[in-house]
Amino acid sequence: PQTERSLVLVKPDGYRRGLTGEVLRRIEAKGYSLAALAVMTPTREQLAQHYAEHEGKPFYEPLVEFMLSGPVTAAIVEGHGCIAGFRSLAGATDPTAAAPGTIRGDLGRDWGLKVQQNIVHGSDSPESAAHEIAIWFPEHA
Ligand code: DAT
Ligand code: MG
Repeated sequence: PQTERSLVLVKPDGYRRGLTGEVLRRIEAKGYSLAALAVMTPTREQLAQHYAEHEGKPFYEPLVEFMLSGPVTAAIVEGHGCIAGFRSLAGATDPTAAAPGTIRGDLGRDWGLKVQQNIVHGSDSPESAAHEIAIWFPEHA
């Protein structure tokens, strides 16, 4: 695989629970590097762009409200194959189904809410990575 960049977010649940360092530790332990890193409070506009593909779905509004509920840590992760590789580290979207050994499987659970609070986001393709890096780190686009 080519050297790639992926946009990773530690979501507000991960931030609140003090899991930012644990997520970054796993990324670095895997051998990927951090090309950019920032704690930030997202705007509604950033989230509308970031989650445009989900607009209109039943979980969209709760998802945006959840993402506005506190700071996130955004990172550009770099390395050969890191887009698929980080998705693999993150595990399945539903933390109840996510395999042990993954971030969501080890650290996440169902909280009985309208949206999955699953600790992390990772880009799912080179195209979405480029789009998302432009949203969160315009200076690195
Ligand atoms: P992923 O974050 O694994 O790429 P996604 O892009 O399909 O998953 O969805 C974005 C986020 O929306 C996901 O991390 C959690 C939430 N979500 C997705 N599907 C959901 C559902 N069926 N019910 C509740 N929340 C959901
Ligand atoms: Mg996604």
